[in-house]
Amino acid sequence: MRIDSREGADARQGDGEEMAASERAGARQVTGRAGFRERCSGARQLTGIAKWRERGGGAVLIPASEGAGARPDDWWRARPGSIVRHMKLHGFWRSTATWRVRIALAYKGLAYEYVAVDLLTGEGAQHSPEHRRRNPMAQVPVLEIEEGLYLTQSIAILEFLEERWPTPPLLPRDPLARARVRQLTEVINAGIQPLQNTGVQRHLQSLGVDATAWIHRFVGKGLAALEAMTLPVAGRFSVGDALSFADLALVPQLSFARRFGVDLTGLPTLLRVETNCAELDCFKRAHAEAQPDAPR
Ligand SMILES: N[C@@H](CCC(=O)N[C@@H](CS)C(=O)NCC(=O)O)C(=O)O
Repeated sequence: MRIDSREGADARQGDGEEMAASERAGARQVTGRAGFRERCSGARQLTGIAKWRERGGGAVLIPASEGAGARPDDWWRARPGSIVRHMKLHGFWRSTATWRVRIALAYKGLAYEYVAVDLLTGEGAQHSPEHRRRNPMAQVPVLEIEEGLYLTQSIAILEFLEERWPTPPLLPRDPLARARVRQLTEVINAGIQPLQNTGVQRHLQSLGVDATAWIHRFVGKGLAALEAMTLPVAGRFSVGDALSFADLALVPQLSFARRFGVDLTGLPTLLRVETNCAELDCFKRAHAEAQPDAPR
């Protein structure tokens, strides 16, 4: 099977055996822009993770984005032994770390299969033996580069995508600007997100701690620091006028903060950058609400 990254091209070509195998595995194949539009418009009447599971779960092919420069095919041409010729992203619709990776994939024009991991129902599918084999941290995202070859940690995934498919870029060329991007990204990745994730919230609740108050304190404090650090370096985006990892981390983080009612009024720079990002197609495609496992 080959995924074609050309806009408007039929995103799926392949021999019947592979197709049958992926269908046996419960994969629902959506091809080209028509399929994407159909999912985004809600025309399929998806009602979230329950329906998703009812349908047998499985993977959805996300076609490459319009006008993007990267071509995923080269990787697999260099690896003739590979069985799967496109990447799979194991993730969850509103997971902020998954969301970062989705934006990068969309921006770079890389087609991939999206495999939903339901973090919320029961214990959460992230704790299943199957998922722990992919990621012993029992978290998403996991990028399956080829069958059984797993990469975890969203920032490591972004670095991999950037190095493997550098065009269009998500890091500036100037060393100091690159470091600034990584600095802002790590404020979120290391300084905010680990304090808010699902496992932490569940544990706080089990200890009788008010998880929402906890989130207000740590997310509020982190975002205030991020505003102060972004203000002197921001242009249209977090660092100057070029999109970067910092923006990919910021947008999902602000969405999380809003969901928990964190006060965002003192963050004009971050909100301005968020508005500028929202205009880009890659952010529209990667938005939590546009994902196949999101509630409709
Ligand atoms: N540093 C990791 C964080 C991953 C992470 O915390 N993922 C969350 C969703 S955003 C998760 O899987 N949570 C499940 C849990 O905590 O049980 C990354 O950037 O990939």
